[in-house]
Amino acid sequence: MTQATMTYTPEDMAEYARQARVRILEAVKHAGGGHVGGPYSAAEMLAALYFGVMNVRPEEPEWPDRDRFVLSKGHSSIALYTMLALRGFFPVEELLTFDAIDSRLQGHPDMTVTPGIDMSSGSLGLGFAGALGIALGGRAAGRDFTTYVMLGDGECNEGVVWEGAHVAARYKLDNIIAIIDHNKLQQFGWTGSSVEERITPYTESQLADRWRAFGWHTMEMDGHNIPEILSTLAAAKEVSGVPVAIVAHTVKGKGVSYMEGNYKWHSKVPTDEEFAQAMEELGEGGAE
Ligand SMILES: Cc1ncc(C[n+]2csc(CCOP(=O)(O)OP(=O)(O)O)c2C)c(N)n1
Repeated sequence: MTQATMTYTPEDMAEYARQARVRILEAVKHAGGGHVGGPYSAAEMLAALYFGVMNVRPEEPEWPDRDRFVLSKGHSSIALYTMLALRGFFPVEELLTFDAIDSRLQGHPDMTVTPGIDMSSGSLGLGFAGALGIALGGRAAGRDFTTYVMLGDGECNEGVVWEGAHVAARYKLDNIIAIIDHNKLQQFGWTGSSVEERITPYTESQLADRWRAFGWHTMEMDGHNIPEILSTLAAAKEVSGVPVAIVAHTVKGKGVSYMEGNYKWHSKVPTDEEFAQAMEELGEGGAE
């Protein structure tokens, strides 16, 4: 089966998101480093993309007509690796090589070594620019694929994001769908205008308004609700003549009580006790 569409149910996708959270924490603990909060906020969206939306061939990762995915918030790489492994691009066991020297699964995605990675990323903002290039190139080549790109809300601090947003609207690039993982946290604190604000000026509504102001058709969704993710992405695909931005409302660290909404879990290795509790909360009975 080469098309993800219709093969998996929303319940299957929720289960893959759960399994992804387990594998992510195993890999980070094993590596002794890595990001957790951002990968966890993206889990359902990645499961919906890879098991319900994108037209990909795990056995032929370079298939020219595949839909493309760019994880512009490249520090969440372990979430993407996990979903690619679950989808069959490479063995699930390889996830435990995460961040090891000579591994194909480095801290930030490398398109030159890892099957299924369409764009290298990690320097915030640059993956988005690459995604725009892929979409422009696809249109110039007369190909019918869609490019999906996921950005962080903190990443939207980067000027290149807004230069790119302007260019995409200027070229009426309607074969790209940007998903902004709006978990309201970045590396050190809230992205909004609370007292804990560090950098970004966005309130909840300002982020969507800003994409709208740049000429993008803008939608919002609950980024943990799989039926809503599927219906929003389906509606996004129907839009023509303008690029689409979807602001996904999410929770950083979603799925583990002590991580949810706590920016300290942006990048952190769990202790044995924390790991056991997370596994239990994720339905794995506390065993490593
Ligand atoms: C250009 C650049 N500056 C700084 C960093 C370091 N950095 C990695 S993740 C991060 C915070 C990103 O926050 P957000 O985009 O909201 O991601 P999420 O909360 O989804 O993890 C920062 C500043 C980077 N990778 N690239």
